[in-house]
Amino acid sequence: MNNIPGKKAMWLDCGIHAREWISPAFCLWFVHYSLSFYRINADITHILDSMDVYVLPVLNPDGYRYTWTTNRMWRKNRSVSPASSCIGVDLNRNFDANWCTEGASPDPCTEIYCGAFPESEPEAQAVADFLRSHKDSVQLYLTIHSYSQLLLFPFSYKLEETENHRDLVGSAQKIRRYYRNVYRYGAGAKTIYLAPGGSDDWAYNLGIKYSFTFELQDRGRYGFLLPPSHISGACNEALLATKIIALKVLEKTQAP
Ligand code: ING
Ligand code: ZN
Repeated sequence: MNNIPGKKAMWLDCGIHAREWISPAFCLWFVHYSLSFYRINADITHILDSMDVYVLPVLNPDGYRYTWTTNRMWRKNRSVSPASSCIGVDLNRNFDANWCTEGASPDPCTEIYCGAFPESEPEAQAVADFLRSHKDSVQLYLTIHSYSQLLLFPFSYKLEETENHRDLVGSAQKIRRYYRNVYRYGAGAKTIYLAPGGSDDWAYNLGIKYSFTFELQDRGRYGFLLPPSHISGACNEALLATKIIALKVLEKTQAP
């Protein structure tokens, strides 16, 4: 439902990294579920009645296409740089959050190339522009990656905790209670590695205090090459997590 003043919103993006195929699959899974179970499942009904839900199913379409045609393990986008014959920017290093410091690289030939300047890439700029112009309504930012089975939140660009760290930990723990599989959780930098320029940190600093990166299945057996038989399990798990976190955000941001 649109045009209700003061209505909340959530953002969901998938496919920022080309080879993480379970991610775009999840965005479609989520949309299909939303359209199929509105008025049937109480949770999704409440979410859709209370929030606008923005879904970007393939943030990195050029890279994604390239993984279908040429190189299944491509990660970055496909932009050409004038300074190098190497192609592609890591879109999850291109956001303006301690951009291109330790954990990213200024070398276009690496997998974690940060780009020529923050938001140099049209994909990152489009997302940042949209969120900047909707930051009064968007209360939840979710971005989907694979693999490792992790529930990550800011910060990834520094080792400090956010001011709402306990709250973010609580959300991750709540999700984990509903899961059969093991998912580790925590602030990105402390849980995996320092990584500046990521979209969740940037969204958090913009003011979206509930900001998460989900790393979906698996834990490394198949890695990026998750077999089709695992799609439903991985997506249903992430769907559950998305509903739990959206409901929590609605609860927390209710006017007193
Ligand atoms: N992992 C993420 C990456 O871009 C990450 C981890 C999360 C970094 C949040 C920065 C912010 O490296 C994968 N698998 O891409
Ligand atoms: Zn990724």
